[in-house]
Amino acid sequence: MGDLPAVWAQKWGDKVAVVERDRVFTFTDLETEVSAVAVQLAAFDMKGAPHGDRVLVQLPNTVELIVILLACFRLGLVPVLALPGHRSAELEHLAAMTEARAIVVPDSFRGFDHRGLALQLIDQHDVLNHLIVVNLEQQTAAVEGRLRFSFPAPVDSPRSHNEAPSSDSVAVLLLSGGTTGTPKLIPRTHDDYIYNFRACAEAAGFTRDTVLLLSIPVAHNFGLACPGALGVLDAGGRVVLEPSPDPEKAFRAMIAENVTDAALVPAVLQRWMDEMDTTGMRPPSLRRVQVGGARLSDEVARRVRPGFGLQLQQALGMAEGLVNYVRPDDPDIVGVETQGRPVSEYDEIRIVDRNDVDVAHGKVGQLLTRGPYTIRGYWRAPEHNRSAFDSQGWYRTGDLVRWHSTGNLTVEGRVKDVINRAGEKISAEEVENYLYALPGVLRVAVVAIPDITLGESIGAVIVPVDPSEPPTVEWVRSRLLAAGVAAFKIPQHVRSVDDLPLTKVGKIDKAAVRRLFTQD
Ligand code: J2J
Repeated sequence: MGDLPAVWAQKWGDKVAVVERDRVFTFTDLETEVSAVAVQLAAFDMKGAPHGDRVLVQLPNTVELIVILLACFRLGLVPVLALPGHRSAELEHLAAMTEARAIVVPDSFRGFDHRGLALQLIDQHDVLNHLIVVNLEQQTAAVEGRLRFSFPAPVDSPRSHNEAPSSDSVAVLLLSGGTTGTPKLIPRTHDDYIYNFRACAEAAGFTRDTVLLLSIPVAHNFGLACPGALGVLDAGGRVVLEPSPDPEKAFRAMIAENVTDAALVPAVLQRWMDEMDTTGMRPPSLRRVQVGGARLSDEVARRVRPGFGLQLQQALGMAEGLVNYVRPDDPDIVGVETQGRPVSEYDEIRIVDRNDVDVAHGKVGQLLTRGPYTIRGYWRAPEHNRSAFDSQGWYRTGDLVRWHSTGNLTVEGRVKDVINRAGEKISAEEVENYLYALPGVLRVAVVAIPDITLGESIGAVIVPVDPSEPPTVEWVRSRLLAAGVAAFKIPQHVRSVDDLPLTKVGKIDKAAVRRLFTQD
């Protein structure tokens, strides 16, 4: 993947590659910047290929994010993709687990002092030594070249990274939206990831004329490689980065840049459709929206095509691998009722019941998958891997699906214990662990609650130690924020009860917990 910017520059040269507000980079610029940043990175005492050191990257959608990733790929350093919303709880875990040597953050973003937190992490973790800051706020700080990086002076003698990473080595560690108490990491290799974004770009019909607006995070698999930023660049097209999903801002960016395609989560599509309905206008160049990450309701899906001449392309993907896409030439009804079919002819799919027995065709069951770009294990998680994969290497997705009569897949639900909040996956167990650490909390259960705007929101039922002091939403919020938990993982609904409802075998009855919220 590290060679790609040079290949692209040769093929596409002065064609525009990336636009971020008023900053425009051609493919030649991109290669120049990647080379320059790779030289800077190579000056630190970090190991590149074949077993690269980890670099914790926490950046919003910026040119710098794309450049630092490509520079890491070139040297065989392995970026670990954190989200801008993550705070000390998540970053400490990631730093410890990956033994990252460097961290890349904005100085500050949306009012949060990322540099301050990064310095704290460096203090706490012996192997974490290098801080690279992207100056988003302090425009006057030292800015090298056209990018807003501040690299520290190298402390050790410069090292050279002559060896290029092998194609089967780990290129990037993605965060899983899994079910465990602590997030797991997904190792994607250079060759599997290239295969992934090329197969997705083909399925999505990307060409050199594609101008893709990314309002989803580039730090997510969907925004990065399905087809995302890497897929559109590789096709010779253009990426437009717009950090705000706000319809007004996004529409302005789309009109200014003649955007043809946009990648979105259902919650944002709904806002865009509302805006189009009320204003009666639509960015004229926009011809296709790729929507995935959470189940799009058939009702919203139906609104897309007829009124606006827009094509809807649903995607069911996962950072672990398998991506399904509705194809551009699929009939309308397939675009509305299904979430697509695998992008590779080598993807294998099984739909099974509770006992791992294949269900009858058309019946609902859990989706198991295996294929050329689907992982066979999480990073350094042998115990969890024993349950997440079966003995033949099939990945248990936790998604309930069925074959649609047209040969595509339709998502019917899930068996995994996660909350899907506007496409962001949150493990119920992880939030429960944060709550258990608070004083006065005896027992707790966290569930997904249907939400009109987010799809799902987070509900927590707490048994307090002292029933005369029931915890409130505000108390939980301030305590969890103080504990350094990302704001998007904080419950919006809190109930206190004397006891948690249990099933016959003595487990917490999550369905009954959910009913405590949905009854009223
Ligand atoms: C219902 N659930 C969906 C959909 C994902 C493309 C698109 C999305 C992701 C992604 C991705 C869904 N309807 N259309 O990586 O390349 C839920 C499923 C799935 C989980 C994976 C891509 N599309 N989901 O969302 O790793 O439950 O990847 O297992 O974040 O999102 O989440 P994630």
